[in-house]
Amino acid sequence: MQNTIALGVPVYFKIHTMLRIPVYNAACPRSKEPADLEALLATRIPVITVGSISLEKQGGNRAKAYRSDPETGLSLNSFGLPNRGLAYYEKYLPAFIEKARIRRKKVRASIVARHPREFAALVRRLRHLGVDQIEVNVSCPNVWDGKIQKGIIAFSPALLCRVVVSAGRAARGFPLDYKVPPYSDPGLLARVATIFNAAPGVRAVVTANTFPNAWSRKTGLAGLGGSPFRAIVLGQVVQFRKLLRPGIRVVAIGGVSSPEHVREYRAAGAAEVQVGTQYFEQGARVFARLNRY
Ligand code: RRO
Repeated sequence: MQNTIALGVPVYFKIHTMLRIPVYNAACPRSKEPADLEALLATRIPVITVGSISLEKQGGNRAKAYRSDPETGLSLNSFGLPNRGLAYYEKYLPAFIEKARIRRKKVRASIVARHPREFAALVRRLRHLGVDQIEVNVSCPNVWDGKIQKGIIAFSPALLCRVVVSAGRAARGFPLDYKVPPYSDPGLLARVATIFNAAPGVRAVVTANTFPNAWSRKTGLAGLGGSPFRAIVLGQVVQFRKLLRPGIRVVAIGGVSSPEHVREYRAAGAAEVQVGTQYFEQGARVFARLNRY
């Protein structure tokens, strides 16, 4: 540490790697039901994610939605956005937010939609409910219209721009987070970073949603996450941290199953870490272990 200061090399970086950063649940089917959310109130996580929430209730793809491999830590999902819809959460959230406040926790709503105007409506209505943070999910890989699979919003810079502008206007200064897919093209990642850098109200970029269209017999085409995904997300974190303006935080999600993984993400530049697969599989108790980093 002394050498670091004496040499004048990134003292900020050294301090950053010593600080505790928030670790909390990712949006997933276990972040939507009251029983699961109440269980999170009893943990020590500082933020509780609720969602992803869409305008209308969605049944999802119950029959064959999830597969995991305990040996490799791989997960595949084709959940299909199951959630109770915004009207339900408008009734449920005010009391839940009160309970979270008493426990000094923030409530974070994750929202998912197809069109810029739908994102704007979700932002407007959730902001009025008093949530602390809003995560705009522009990266769901499992959207189908009958047999036609829909594209992923944040792979299209033009469409992403429209969502950022619409959601940003509806937010009226309330800072927004954006959850993006993994980018294998560094040029596209850089364009996406430029879009966020130019938008005034972006608090954080959440990287990454699951890798689209992996496949297993059980799930069909499905988003891939879990341990094998971690090295890819570390690369995304490093690239986004380099390209985003300093005021935008990088939130990492992908394959966290031990405190060491939190430290790795923090060293790569993440300011927060979310837990998806391990939380989905083990529930709230996973955080007792993961918070020892
Ligand atoms: O519900 C899902 O199928 C789903 C969503 Br909304 C998402 O953002 N990411 C994912 O892997 N699955």
